[in-house]
Amino acid sequence: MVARRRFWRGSQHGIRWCLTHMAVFWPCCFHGGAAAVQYGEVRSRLKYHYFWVVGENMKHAKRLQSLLLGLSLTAFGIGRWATAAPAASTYPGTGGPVPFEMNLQPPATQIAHEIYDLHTLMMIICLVIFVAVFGVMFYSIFKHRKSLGHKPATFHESTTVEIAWTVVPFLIVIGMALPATRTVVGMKDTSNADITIKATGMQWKWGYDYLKGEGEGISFLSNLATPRSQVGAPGMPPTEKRGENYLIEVDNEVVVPVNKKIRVVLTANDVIHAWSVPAFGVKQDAIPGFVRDTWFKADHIGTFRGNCAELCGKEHAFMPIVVKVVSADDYKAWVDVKQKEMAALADDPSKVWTIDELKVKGEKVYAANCVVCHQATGKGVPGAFAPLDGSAVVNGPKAEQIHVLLNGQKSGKYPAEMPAWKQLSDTEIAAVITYTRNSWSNKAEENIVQPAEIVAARK
Ligand code: HEC
Ligand SMILES: [Cu+2]
Repeated sequence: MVARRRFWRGSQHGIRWCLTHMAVFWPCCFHGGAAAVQYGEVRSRLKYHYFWVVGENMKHAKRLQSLLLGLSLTAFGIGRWATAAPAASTYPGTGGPVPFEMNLQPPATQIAHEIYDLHTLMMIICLVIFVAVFGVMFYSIFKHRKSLGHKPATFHESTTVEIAWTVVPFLIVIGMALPATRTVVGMKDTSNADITIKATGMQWKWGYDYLKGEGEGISFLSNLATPRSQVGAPGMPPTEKRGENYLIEVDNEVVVPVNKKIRVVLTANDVIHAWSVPAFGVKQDAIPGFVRDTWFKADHIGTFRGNCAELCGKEHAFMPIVVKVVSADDYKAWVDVKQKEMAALADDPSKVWTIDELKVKGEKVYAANCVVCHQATGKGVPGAFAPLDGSAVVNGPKAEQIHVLLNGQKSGKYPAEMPAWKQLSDTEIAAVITYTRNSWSNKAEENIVQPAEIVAARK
């Protein structure tokens, strides 16, 4: 009876211990604090991705490493985390995940830096509390064990202890929330962006539209570039060796200039997706019918990789995000090329043009594509490139010239051949043909070709 009561008292004592320890410890279990929660989420969501890329064992290695990182930082002096590391001149990472990476990806933006430092700070706080609580606990258990003759204390309420275990965790939480709040507020501040890009999540690709700033009007789709032969299927091993950027490579990358604030406006077409690039510390859900935004300002030139981070269906692992950060000049050049591509695509092939409109446009197309061989005079180069001035093809039925432009020509009369021009738009081909039929001494009977005829001839 006495023994049982003593046991009961003892275990009550133990429960107290547990409660105390939990009260102090629980806020630290949420070691992310308010801000790092976001980043912690990035990591946990990326687990799915790691499953494909690196394998499940990653998780454990990562945890262990975080612990070791905390330990070593504590050993080196806690003061270090307080000062955010200055941005390195060269980016120390690959811009994406690497096998057996033990920590968060090296940060490439100010926000990512702050998240990184917060994460480290929270880990250290956790570790200190962990060591202190368990230290006192095990010390007490061993030093005051029953076999040494110790009896459990019999006090019931203790106001001092109750106040202490309320106030201390509260102060710890406040201490963590303060720095975290600053970062969260910074994350949400999408004002004064240099460039605004809309990203649309779709099953299972991303669409990008440059809405504002340099590059306005550019839009494209970004698809997974990894071939299916590297992926395999359930019960079917891949037939090709997996590449370095397996499942984190795309055909059309988002290109942005370095050191410019990029606002990303997000929405989705079908289900919820999430746009996440860990090195930027960016992750935002893309929700159908809603518009959300986030931002980043990359400190480094390089290619940064992320994933859709919201389970969005069977190909969720197959819609990566690749952001290429380039210099201002390279960005300008890219915008130039893209805008030309866009302009070519913008031509409506069903539009009916006047002969003069076609001639004006055709002259430009001729100058850009044909002059090198056929010369501005249309006389070509004797023995090398056929003359168009006076050519039977150019002055004859138009169907034949359309055929030459779409398929090329190799008669054997010239050492070189006429390349096919089917990569030009329908309007460009129609215009250049019309131009050649009405230029120099040419006065073709069929003197005008409309884009719709090229559309028909392509089939
Ligand atoms: C790389 C040099 C080159 C370029 C660039 C080139 N051509 Fe040609 N083109 C040729 C050669 C060579 C021939 C003669 C091929 C043959 O008959 O074997 C030819 C033939 C032609 C012919 C048929 C002429 C005839 O009488 O047989 C037409 C029409 C023509 N080119 C139009 C164009 C147009 C329009 C462009 C610009 C969009 C263009 N070519 C660009 C090399 C070129
Ligand atoms: Cu998705």
